Amino acid sequence: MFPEWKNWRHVVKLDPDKPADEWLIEQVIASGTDAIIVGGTQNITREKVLKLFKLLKPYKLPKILEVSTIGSITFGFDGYLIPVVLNAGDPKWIIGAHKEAVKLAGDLMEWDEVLPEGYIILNPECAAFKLTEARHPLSEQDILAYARCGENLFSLPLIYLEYSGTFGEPELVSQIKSGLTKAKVFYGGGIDNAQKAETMSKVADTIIVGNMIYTESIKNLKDTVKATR
Ligand code: 1GP
Repeated sequence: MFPEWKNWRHVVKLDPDKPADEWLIEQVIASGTDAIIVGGTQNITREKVLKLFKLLKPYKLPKILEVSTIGSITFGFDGYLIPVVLNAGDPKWIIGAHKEAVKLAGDLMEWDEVLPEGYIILNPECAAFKLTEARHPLSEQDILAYARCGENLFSLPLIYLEYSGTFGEPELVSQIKSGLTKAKVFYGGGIDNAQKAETMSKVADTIIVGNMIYTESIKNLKDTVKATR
């Protein structure tokens, strides 16, 4: 079963393409975060995913793999997040890559370990934006319409507003959240201190922190968790 996720307030996303050691993982665990997502866009290989998995294995915290390429699917995680990029310009990222993965691994998959997520990528500078040829610029009405399509047409349980690498607009996140009825809102991008964590956790259900783990801002990690409580 995919772990109980609806009450997660703070999640750390670890990028397999970035250096990680026991010390780093200990910092993440000690922060009190609710779960760990392993995921990234560039240069993701099974070896790198496995290396992170081994470092995480001793800990009880939910360990989730966000699947970005077929080649990196690794069994043993507590759950699998599957991004559906709602504003992708290349339809491969809405359904094509998924179909190929299921063609290969469909018979082996435990579907109750899988949770789909409706991504809306909003930072034109980030790698995922370029890869998926995401549509841009989008008005607030466009973004809300994508989110509502994800929620109501595709029955996606969560909408992920992805600003990876830059801090987004809390007002916009708030508008999207209030325009949805069932789907949870995940926010990720540019959080590196308690104040930003607090701002976004007031308007989103769950905040995701990524890059700060790999910078000296890691010293603020515990405070970003506290800010969501
Ligand atoms: C990336 O949303 C996450 O997928 C977190 O973004 O790396 O900017 O914290 P940052």
